[in-house]
Amino acid sequence: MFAQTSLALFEEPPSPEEEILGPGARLLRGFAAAEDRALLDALDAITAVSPFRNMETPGKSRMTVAMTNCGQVGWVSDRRGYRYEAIDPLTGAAWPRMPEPFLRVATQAAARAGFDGYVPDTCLINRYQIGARLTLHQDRDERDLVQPIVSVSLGMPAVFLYGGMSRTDPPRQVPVVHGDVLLWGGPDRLRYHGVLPIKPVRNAPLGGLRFNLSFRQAARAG
Ligand code: MD3
Ligand code: FE
Repeated sequence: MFAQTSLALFEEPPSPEEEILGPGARLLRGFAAAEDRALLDALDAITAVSPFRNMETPGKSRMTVAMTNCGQVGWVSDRRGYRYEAIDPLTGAAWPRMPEPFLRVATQAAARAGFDGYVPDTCLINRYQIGARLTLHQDRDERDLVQPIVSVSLGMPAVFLYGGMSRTDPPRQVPVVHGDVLLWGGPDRLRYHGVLPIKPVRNAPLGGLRFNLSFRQAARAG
């Protein structure tokens, strides 16, 4: 199935902005840059309803990255573990709907990378302050583990850790900036990955914050 969709990769010649990280992993540099205003406005509307919060982990520590979600379900973590839930535990109400600009950017990026017919049902939204980080982990709480995760970076630059299938495989460091889109699907879907602590820079964008939108197909298999 992936082999079939990936044929589209070779139909359009790769542009210099596109980097192949693995058989199912792509970096589309600047792909979302022209849509940044629409994405950030939609983000404000989401967080007015379901605000960013620093979730607890089963290990009882609090994540340095603040999170919220939109879509049919949302990723939550607490002392009981990680899972997707249809109700935001903070508000007791459904998560905000997936806004049109989010869906548009995610599906266009997926199509560009050869994943046609991609319809994410949730977007996990991460907010990083200076020093915030994500340690190496796998994303395996989703129902569908073949469809890609599409990740849109906004604001502060960051260094992605692109690891292997085992936690101890040394990760490759991939710098990402405002507007970059990363995709991971097919055979690369279960790689270990993370984000190094955000470093201060001169002329920091978005007041020194980094946002990451990660689109997933979590509620149902594709
Ligand atoms: C590589 N967030 O929230 S998704 C996360 O920048 C998370 O905040 C990243 O990892 C961030 O879980 C962006 C990056 C990602 C997702 C899935 C992957 C990278 C991946 C699967 C395989 C390999
Ligand atoms: Fe992840």
